[in-house]
Amino acid sequence: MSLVTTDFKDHMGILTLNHPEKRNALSKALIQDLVSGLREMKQAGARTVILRAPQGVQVWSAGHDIQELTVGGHDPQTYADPLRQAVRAIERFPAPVIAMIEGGVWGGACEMVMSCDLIFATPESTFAITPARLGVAYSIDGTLNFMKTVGLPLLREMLFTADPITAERAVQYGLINHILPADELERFTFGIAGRIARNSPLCISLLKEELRILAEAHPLTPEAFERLQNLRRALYSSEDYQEGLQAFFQKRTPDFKGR
Ligand code: LCV
Repeated sequence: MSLVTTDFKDHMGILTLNHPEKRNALSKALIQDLVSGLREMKQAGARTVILRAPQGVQVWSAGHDIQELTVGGHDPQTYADPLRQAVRAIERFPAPVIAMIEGGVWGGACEMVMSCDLIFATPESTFAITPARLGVAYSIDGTLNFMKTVGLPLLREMLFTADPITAERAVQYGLINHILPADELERFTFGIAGRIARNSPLCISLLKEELRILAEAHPLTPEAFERLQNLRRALYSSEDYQEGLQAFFQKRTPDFKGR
């Protein structure tokens, strides 16, 4: 059974995350279905795609599948990591992807949502960036993606505390576009999607790609990149990284020693 269901009507694609038992954790399998759903929507000629979870969920997505994070000195978040594949697929999709959010958005799912072009959420939705809770070396690309949307003061707070922020704060700081009551979210989202679908798809596709390329125009020196790689390697080879994962599996609070 697919972990992401697809639907297509009136030039609009709808992708629904559908693995409630694992709180829509972004496993390899789920991401594979998501990426192939996007491919299907592209072939169908979608002029916009709505990415959602089933109505009424408490957790939109619990983020990276923690069971699939690598241990033993390997970088857990490489270029080939499923989350990176999902982010690239959304960013390079030739039409706007709209995230429609109800419930908690955790860790990697928060980055995935931020890579969408527009984000509409209910007041009860929350957003958390969690590497510090797990002791994970967060991907460099992921950090840069957040810096494109979130100002540094809020980003530092989210990264250092790993606490969820409310939809109200998220809209106030420009992380998301609109907050709608749960019973209006769908109508509002489909209304905007319909308006986008009636505009020039070629023009919108060009604008999306232009924004992506311009937002990425920040060259990094090889020395700076290698320094970041060194720092990341130290973290994912640490006892604390093992402790963060063990604590999650054992359903307890981690006891980080700083080594
Ligand atoms: C695998 C899971 C997960 C999960 N993976 O339900 O950005 S980074 O660097 O942090 C990156 C590495 C990342 O994204 O990491 C993941 C960040 N996510 C989190 O820290 C959230 C972890 N999950 C939770 O705190 C809770 O599950 C929430 C609050 C989301 C939902 O709580 P709830 O009581 O509704 P359970 O905890 O009972 O979860 C139901 C099942 O889903 C699994 C979890 O282990 C449980 O499995 P079992 O039924 O086999 O016990 N699950 C939840 N999240 N990220 N598996």
